Amino acid sequence: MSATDMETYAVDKVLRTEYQKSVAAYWNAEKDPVNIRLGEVDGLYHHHYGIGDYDPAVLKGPAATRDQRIIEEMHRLETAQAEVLLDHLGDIAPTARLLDAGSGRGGTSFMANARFGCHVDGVSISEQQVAFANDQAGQRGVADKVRFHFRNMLDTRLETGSRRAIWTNETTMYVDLFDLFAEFSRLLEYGGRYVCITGCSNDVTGLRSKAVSRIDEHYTCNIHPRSEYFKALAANDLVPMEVVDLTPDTIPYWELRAKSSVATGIEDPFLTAYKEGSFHYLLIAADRI
Ligand code: GPP
Ligand code: MG
Repeated sequence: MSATDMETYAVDKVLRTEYQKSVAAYWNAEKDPVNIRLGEVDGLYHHHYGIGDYDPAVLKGPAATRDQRIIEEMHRLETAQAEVLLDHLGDIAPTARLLDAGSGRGGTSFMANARFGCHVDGVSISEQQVAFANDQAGQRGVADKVRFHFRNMLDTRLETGSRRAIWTNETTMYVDLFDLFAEFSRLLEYGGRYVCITGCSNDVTGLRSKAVSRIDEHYTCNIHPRSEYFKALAANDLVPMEVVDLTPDTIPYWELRAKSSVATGIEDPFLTAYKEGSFHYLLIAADRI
C-alpha cells in the first residue's frame, strides 16, 4: 500500500466494532474546557491527569485572575505527569522511532520530540484528534518528525521491530491488554521499552467498586484490574523493570480540579476510588525481550 492509501484506509478497517465506533464518536465530539483551556496555556494539549503538589497560592490572591491561575497550575501538573512518563523511556537517540498509542491531541508526542529530537508516530481512532494533532505539528514546525495517523493501536500497520519505545498515556482502558501488548511486542525492537501510565482497579479489594464503575461509565471505558497488566505483559515478552504507584502524587491534582471552574463531575469518583484504595494510578516500564 502507498503512504496515501495507508492514510485513507477504510474507516471500517480502523473502527472494527460498535464499541470502537462509540469511543471514536466520543473523542471526535470532545471539546471540553478542562482540556482545551489547559492546552491554550502553552499549546500542549493533554488527555491525561496531573501529578505533584499544587501551589496553594493559586487559590488565594486576586479573584479576577483566580480561575486562570488554577487552569495554569492544573496544566503544569499534567505536563509534569508526561515528563515522568518520558523519564522512563531510557536513552532515546534522535534517529529513534517511537509510538504514542492513543495519541489524543498530541501533547506527550510533542514533548518527546522536543526532549529527544526523535521521530514520533501517534495513532488514534479519532479522526478529529488526528487532524488537530497534525495541525499542531505543522504549527510547531515538527511535521517532518511527528506524525499522527488514523489507525487502531491494536493493528497499527507500522513496521515490525521498528520502535525503540512505545507508550500509552491513559489509553489502555479502551482495549484488550493481551491484543494490545501482542501488537507492541511485534513493534518493539529487542531491548525496546514500553511505558504505561494507567488507572487500574485493585485486585486486593475485590471486584470493581462503585466509584470505578462511575469512571468507566463517564468515559465509556473498561478499567482493568492491576493483575491483568502483568499477565498480559508476561504473555508478550514484556518484562517489567519499574512499577511506580503514582496514586499519592495524583490526589492533589484531583483536589485542585474539584475546586476549578472546569470540573466535569468525575472528580468525586476519582478521589473516592483513590482514597478508598479500590483504584491505583500506576506507571509500568517494561523491556521487550
Ligand atoms: C482522559 O483524559 C483519560 C481517559 C479517558 C482515560 C481514563 C483514565 C483513567 C485513569 C481511568 P482527558 O484529559 O481527556 O479527560 P478529562 O476530559 O476528564 O480531563
Ligand atoms: Mg483532561
